[in-house]
Amino acid sequence: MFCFQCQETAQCTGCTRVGVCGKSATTATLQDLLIYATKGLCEITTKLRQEKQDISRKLNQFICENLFITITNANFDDEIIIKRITDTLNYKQELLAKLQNKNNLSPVALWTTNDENTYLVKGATIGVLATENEDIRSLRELITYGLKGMAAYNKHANALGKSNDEIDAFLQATLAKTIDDNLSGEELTALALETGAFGVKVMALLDEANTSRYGNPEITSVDIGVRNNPAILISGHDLRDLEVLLEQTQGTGVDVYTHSEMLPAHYYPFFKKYKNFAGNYGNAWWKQKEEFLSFNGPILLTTNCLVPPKAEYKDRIYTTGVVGFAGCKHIPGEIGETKDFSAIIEHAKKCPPPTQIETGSIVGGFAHNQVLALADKVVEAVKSGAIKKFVVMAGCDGRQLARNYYTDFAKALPQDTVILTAGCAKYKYNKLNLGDIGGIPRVLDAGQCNDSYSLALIALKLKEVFGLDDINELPIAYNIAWYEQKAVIVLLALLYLGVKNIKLGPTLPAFLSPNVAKVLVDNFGISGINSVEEDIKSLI
Ligand code: FSO
Ligand code: SF4
Repeated sequence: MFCFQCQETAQCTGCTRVGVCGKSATTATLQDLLIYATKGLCEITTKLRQEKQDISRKLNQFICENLFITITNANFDDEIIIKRITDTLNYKQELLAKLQNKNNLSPVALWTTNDENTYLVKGATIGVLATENEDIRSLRELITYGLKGMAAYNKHANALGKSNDEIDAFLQATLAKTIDDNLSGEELTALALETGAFGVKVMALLDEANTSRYGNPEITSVDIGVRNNPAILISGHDLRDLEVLLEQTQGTGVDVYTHSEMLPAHYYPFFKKYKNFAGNYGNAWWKQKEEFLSFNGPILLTTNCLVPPKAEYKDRIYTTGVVGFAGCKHIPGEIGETKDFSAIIEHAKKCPPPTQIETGSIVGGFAHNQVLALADKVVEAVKSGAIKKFVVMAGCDGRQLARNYYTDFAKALPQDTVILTAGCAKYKYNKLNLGDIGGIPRVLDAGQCNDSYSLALIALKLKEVFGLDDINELPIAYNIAWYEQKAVIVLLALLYLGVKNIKLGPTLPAFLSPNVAKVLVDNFGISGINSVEEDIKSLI
């Protein structure tokens, strides 16, 4: 195996025997093959589009799910991945028969087999390292990971009935370009930036999907203590799953708590009507080993980030959507179907209430609509000098000790600065009680990682209000933490919007070759983090 798609990759170079995430070499190889087969499928769908043939919505969704399944910590279940490879090959055969011009198809598009026993042998020959030129490999992987993030956000929008043919067509055409040996480094670099443009589009689509169904996030205080009822913990990013779970738990005596990236659900007006929607339990994804244990009740994982579960609570883990782990119960349901959560609800009834690990509350809900409603106050605070600088600290949290940098950085920021956050990175400083500036909290949480889109909208609005030509003239610094591939699409989106001098940590991606990293440094001023003191000095 060779995998270097996430920030925690071994020695910051690549996982080669087993993933730091717990992914086995077999699972990694099968995931490589799933991506390979999906790239071939996308070459065919792209050619069909050129022939003006229709690609079904179901197939677009299938492709996104294939990508989403291979995101870090989403799916560890070999049986599921093998079935997806087989389904992908079947789709390819079906579509090849429809394709009129079969000239110039790549070996990837044409590859097929009827023998699942050969998947591992084939998979071992087509992984990341099969691209020998390290710069081309770097760019191909940068684009592929960005597309994985895009696919995840697209899937969430699809689950709420929103889709955009242009996004699906771009995603598939671009994925196919990552197997095109005729593309130069310059062309792939341009493609990476174009991927960022579509990153903005997909986040806008998801924002519209979320807000049109659930309302605009608003300032909300979320309880972090516990009640005395049996309960279900829901983690991941899928708001539609949360909605269905809340509906089905009404009148059952079972409470529902959010974990990690599901916290921002509390900010949406829609979910406030559910009396059993009790609060947020715990912290970012990587703390789940302790927090799932003390929660006592069953846990529903709707997306990544699942850590291979400990035996003590494995029987309480339920997966759904793209998530999978052998031996954990999976709740089925395609997009458009209403899932049946009765098994997890019945399970919860037999469990003791959660053990309290924290008390109090945290405040969030500062997505674009809410912040723009406060625009006068914010602009006034900037003009008067009460707020000197905003620092965007969006992204992901993770288990590496080096990430304590973000807590220290937040604590060391001068009192006249405000943190704008989104994603699970927030857990490094959202319980620090950093105070407020004239009623504006010093940590403004917009929501999930995809709500980084809100932060970009806020920046664009401020640029307009202050009559500036360039987003980089605003008093906003960017100190972003990344972990998995959704952060890659967020980063590419920020670059597309023209944001310069982003600090990216806790380490730069291993998949950036020295030359590709140099392009990002020279053109965008991207840099890694240093000590807190040095970074406060350079950013503030
Ligand atoms: Fe965190 Fe995990 Fe949202 Fe990621 S929960 S690390 S960028 O999946 O997706 O922020
Ligand atoms: Fe390693 Fe990350 Fe890949 Fe897991 S996802 S195998 S930790 S690089």
